[in-house]
Amino acid sequence: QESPPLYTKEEVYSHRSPETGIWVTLGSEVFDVTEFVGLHPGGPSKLMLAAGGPLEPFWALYAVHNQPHVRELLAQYKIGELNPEENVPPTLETSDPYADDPMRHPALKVNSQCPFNAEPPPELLTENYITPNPIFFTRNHLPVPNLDPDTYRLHIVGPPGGQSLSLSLGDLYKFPKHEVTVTLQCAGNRRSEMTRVKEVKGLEWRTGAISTARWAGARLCDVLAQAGHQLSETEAHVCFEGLDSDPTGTAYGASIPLARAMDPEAEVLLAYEMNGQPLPRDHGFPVRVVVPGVVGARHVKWLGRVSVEPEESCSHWQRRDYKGFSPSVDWDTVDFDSAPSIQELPIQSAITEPQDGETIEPGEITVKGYAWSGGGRAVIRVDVSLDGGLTWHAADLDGEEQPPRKAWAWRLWQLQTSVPAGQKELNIVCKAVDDSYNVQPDTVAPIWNLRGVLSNAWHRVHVHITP
Ligand code: HEM
Ligand code: MTE
Ligand code: MO
Repeated sequence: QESPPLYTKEEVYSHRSPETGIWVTLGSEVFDVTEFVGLHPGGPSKLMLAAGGPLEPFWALYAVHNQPHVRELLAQYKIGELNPEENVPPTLETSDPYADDPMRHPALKVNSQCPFNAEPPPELLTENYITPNPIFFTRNHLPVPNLDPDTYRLHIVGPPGGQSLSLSLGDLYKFPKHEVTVTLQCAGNRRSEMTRVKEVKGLEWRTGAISTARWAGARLCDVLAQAGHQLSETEAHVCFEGLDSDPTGTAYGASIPLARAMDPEAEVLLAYEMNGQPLPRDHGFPVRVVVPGVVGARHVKWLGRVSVEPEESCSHWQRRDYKGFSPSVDWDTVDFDSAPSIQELPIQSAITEPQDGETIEPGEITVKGYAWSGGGRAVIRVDVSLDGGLTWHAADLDGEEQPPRKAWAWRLWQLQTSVPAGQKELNIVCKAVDDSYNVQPDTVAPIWNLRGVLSNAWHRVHVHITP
């Protein structure tokens, strides 16, 4: 019997377009699935996410593939094996502060490798109400610390009259365990649309700097109560410090108003679980802050220190970043002290399907997306237009109805409709309304700001229709 042809990972990776052919691997086996892409029951675009690489990370997200008939189907496309000699052991380059960062899911669209910043592609983002941990968007400012759960301590710095606490993970588990589903959004989500109006400083996030998880942990108010905290006139902020730091030893930090921290209904967590698992390293292992309804920047990961202070955190990210300004303010005139730090975020929505520039079939069409508002304000409606905003349809809202003032998680939505006959293109637009009747602005230019934050104009997608 002849031995199968051997291929390197690099050769497999060079086959990821219709022109070159589309190859994937499972275990050590190599498959040419070019002919199958158009037949895939889950759609061509999903299969293409795995083109040129391993199927395992994707099939881990979709258990539907754990069936004999799927394996048999795949077996028909086998063309060879991965070269076993190629497996060089990874070397840890110790001078690189990012060398110890964790492995990431290959579906993530990387905006910056070091520090790691990445978002899930739109076709995966709204597949599930709860975002699977491996594709939850990641926003790191610094290398990921590698913390030992056995020696980890969280320092709660006592107020005058109170006591300081040094809590182990075990100590934290002793507080009542509180669970809450919360959507986290970066202030820079959809920044790339602002860049198109005029250059801004920041990572080019598309629509994916937002994700939803079920978080569990101790409530911050319970922990502060144990520290014997008594409200005083001068203490107004709770400051958080991460255990990630730059070469000068400066740690990531942020703060929230004390009133939010102490309000049990605000459900601020010191979270140690994400979707039933210990926090992944990228998302703050072993403990992070979760502040429902508030901008991602305050959800401090790898939490090392909590203190109650008369002033906001002195961190760069509290005082010199994550603030909004008028479109006419530029880097020569900006006065960061003149604007408040972003806390609650405005109403937001985006289309995840179809995608901008796509060509679709005439007939029935499904438009999908997400909508969310800050501060616990519920999304009450999503309007979708196929003609650039002349006429509107109300989309169906999926996902959980949430208690008033505590709508911490997004709603996914969809609209099933038909494309008017003879139509050559569609200008699809979405806009959401929250329960304070806040709406999204129709264009980007009037909300443009030098840092490209708070980008929440109507989301627009242009698609072609096959004649
Ligand atoms: C469904 C095969 C890659 C996502 C299916 C089914 C088959 C299949 C046979 C139908 C299973 C059933 O209903 O019993 C394959 C093969 C792949 C591949 C051979 C690679 C060569 C992927 C990838 C993704 C994906 C990379 C995601 C990123 C899905 C989804 C469904 C599905 C979401 C469910 C569709 C539905 O019924 O709603 N796939 N798949 N597949 N696949 Fe794949
Ligand atoms: N916490 C620490 N310690 N370091 C960070 O870089 N980034 C913040 C916040 N918490 C950050 C952090 C920002 S700006 C965002 S948007 C969220 O974490 C992102 O959380 P995620 O990576 O779990 O999605
Ligand atoms: Mo962020």
